[in-house]
Amino acid sequence: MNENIRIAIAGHGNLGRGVEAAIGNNPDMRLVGVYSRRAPDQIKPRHAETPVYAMEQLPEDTDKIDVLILCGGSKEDLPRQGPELAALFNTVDSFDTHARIPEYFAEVDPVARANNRTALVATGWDPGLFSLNRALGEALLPDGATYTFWGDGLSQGHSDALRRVAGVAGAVQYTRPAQEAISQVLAGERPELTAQKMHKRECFVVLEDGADAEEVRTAIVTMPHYFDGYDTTVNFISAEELARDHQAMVHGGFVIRSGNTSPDTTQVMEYGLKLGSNPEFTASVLVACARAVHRMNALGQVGAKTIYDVPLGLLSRRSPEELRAQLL
Ligand code: API
Repeated sequence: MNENIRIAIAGHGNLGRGVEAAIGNNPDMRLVGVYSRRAPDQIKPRHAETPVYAMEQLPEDTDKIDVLILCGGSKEDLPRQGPELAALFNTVDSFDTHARIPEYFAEVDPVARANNRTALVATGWDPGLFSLNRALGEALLPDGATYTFWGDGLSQGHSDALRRVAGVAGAVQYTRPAQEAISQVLAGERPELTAQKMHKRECFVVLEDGADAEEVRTAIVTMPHYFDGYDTTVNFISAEELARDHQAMVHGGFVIRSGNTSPDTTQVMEYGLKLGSNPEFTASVLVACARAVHRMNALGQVGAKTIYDVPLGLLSRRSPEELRAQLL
């Protein structure tokens, strides 16, 4: 296909840097700019020739960008940026506070629709690829149960949430799945489990000078949507330990559907990811989704969308003919 899709990045943290890497693997795309809240001269793009701009420049550049990939955090950045920027651009984001996706969608949808923009919200691997597999498992095996296990790994969303707690100077969060539960489910059993029972949350936190450790701990373990209801441990460490021991951003997990097609026949569907870099993989999903968004917008499919609204073939660089001949 002869497309050359012009992509820009809003926010240059781990995810934004991952998007830069992902675009390099997709010859039908071109990175036309990195936009940041930090002063442009403080941003070091992966390729020195990539233009860097202040976020305030975005409204001037609507004609230069086909799809803007929003790389901010779900806790504070996206709820504000998502609706604002969907008025100006086709967007893709990885809003990942599951319980808040419906309200976020409702904020973005009318704005995108009124401006003939397509805004794909809450994509990545979870929400995203795992969401697809939960829906697929349930559709194919209606008599069954679905289990999502995350980890062992470093959750970007939970780490970002920790860093927003008053008194926290730096932090990471590891998600630890209950291994016995994984074996049980893979063996075709259907235990009653909740996400809170299936995972432990382990936090490593650097306090700001003068911060009260007990106050910080309480603010963390009671945080709704992130830690409330989980078995959460909070370890206080030094900035040096954080920099030395906690840089590997591995993650992954499984979506397992265990079901019966007849009373004596059990079927198990398993989808798994082992990720060497959580943000780089999420970024790869966002970039493939940007291709689909560009095409959906050209087809007049405007408004907020989720991964459930994206025809799978639109993610691929291949034409429908090639897909039928080579991958079907
Ligand atoms: C966890 C998952 C990880 C989802 C992946 C992604 C992230 O508890 O580890 O924030 O890293 N919710 N949304």
